Amino acid sequence: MSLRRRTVLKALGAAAVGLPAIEDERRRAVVIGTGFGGSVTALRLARAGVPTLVLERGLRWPARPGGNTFPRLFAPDKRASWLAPGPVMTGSPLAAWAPYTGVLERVRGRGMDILCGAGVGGGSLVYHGMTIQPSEEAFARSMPPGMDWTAFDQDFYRRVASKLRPAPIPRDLLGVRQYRAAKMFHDQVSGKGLRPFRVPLPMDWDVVRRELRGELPPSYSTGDVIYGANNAGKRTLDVTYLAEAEATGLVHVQTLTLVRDIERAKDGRWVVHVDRITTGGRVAARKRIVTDALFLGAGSAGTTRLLVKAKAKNLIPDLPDGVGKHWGNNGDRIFAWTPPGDSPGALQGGPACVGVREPTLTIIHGPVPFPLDLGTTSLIGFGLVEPLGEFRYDAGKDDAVLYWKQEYDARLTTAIRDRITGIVGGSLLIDTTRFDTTTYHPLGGAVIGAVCDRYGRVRDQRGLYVTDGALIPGSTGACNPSMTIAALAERNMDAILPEVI
Ligand code: FAE
Repeated sequence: MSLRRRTVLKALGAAAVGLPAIEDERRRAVVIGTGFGGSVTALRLARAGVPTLVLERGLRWPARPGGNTFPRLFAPDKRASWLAPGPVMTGSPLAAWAPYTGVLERVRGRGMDILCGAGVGGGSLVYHGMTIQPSEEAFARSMPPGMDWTAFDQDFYRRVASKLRPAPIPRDLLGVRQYRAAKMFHDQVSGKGLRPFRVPLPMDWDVVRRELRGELPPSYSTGDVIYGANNAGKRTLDVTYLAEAEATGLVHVQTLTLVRDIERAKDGRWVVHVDRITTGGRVAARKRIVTDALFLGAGSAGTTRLLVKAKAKNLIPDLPDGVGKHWGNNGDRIFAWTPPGDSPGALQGGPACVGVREPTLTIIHGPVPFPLDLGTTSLIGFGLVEPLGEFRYDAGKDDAVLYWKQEYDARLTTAIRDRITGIVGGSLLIDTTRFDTTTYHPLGGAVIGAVCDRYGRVRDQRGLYVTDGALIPGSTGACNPSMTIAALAERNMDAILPEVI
């Protein structure tokens, strides 16, 4: 590929006001973000022979057995947070540090905050790894019109599964002390005559066995995975899709590259305005990258913010009115569960590995890695939520801010609570999301139908594509979203590739 580099600007003018000079660069295809959508897209472009630049704001986090790649929940350090002066995860002890390009971002909104991954691999770095395909009914009720369930079921979900190779916890591990909390929920469900299921996780369970034998320091077996899981063993995107894409030699992932704005040039090409940043967040260089094909994979919050800004500042004229709208929290709700009598114990083994499913509701046990035995664990419910949230531009911040009201999912919360009570009746249940209104599962903001066509092409904007959770209006079928986001990206790239090659 011919890479035309011209260092222009205004070098003099920029130097005069103390800003780094802006460089211009020309690329055939650019993907923003290395999460599920971005990674699938990068691999598909590579396989089609398209040289691709992938822009990622965060760092690489290479995990290895016995390594200390990620910080611990109860001993957090600067690696825990994306450019924040302390922990952003509720439950972490108070601490302070100089901001660093850590693994977890808290996007503060009005009425709801979003937690999302930052780094090569996106959300897969910090996720538990629950890799779940929704039921046909929940899929039909939550996904945009025009999605062919049979094709997802027979083809797209299978493609994702073939890469991530999800596997449930081996039955014998459910019998060990560390997995007592999961086993308690399992037995509670069975005791009600329901069928518990073991959650598919992209895990090498031998790593857990090695932890249990004392050959590796504990990470999974104490449920301490929320800032990333040490010891490797989780098939994150950096070691699956992205590793394969980079091995072709056609995909280059550029880290510490924060996209500030996207713009349509007069000739119809796409201009990506980026800051090359230091690990402390200082802008070291500015660049404009010009491309014919721009794929937005910065996640629901990242992609939506870029599009809302572009619309508000008229950087991209004629963006659809639906930009920023139809956002939801995947209908998830976290309850603290304190069973009467028996205690689930301290340092509960993970990742989350046992649940129960109904056509439009999933409940999964979430291990709590507290070092003390508080007699408590957690249950996460997923239902179908109305996508009533919206990102709006705030000129003062030059950013888009999420607006959400508790009443949007109040009825669903009651339904989830009632169902959990039906299963664990007599226990103390506390709706923790009510006090800590956050979601790990942002979805929507540039959805199919309102902003994009059926395959993620932004309407009337040739060469601009959305490829991540922003495409999906609020829910991925009453279960965790990563599997569906990746499957949708696989499907969309089938349609888009012929016009990019
Ligand atoms: P995502 O994976 O968030 O990737 C976006 C990427 O874009 C990231 O790498 C960002 O660093 C990068 N980025 C963002 N803004 C910019 C910018 N301006 N410039 C350059 N780069 C940028 O998007 N889901 C499950 O299915 N199962 C689970 O067990 C699960 N557990 C979770 C646990 C936690 C603590 C969290 C936070 C999330 C969890 N999720 C889980 C949600 C899952 O991570 C999420 O749905 C997907 O990662 C979303 O995929 P996207 O491709 O949309």
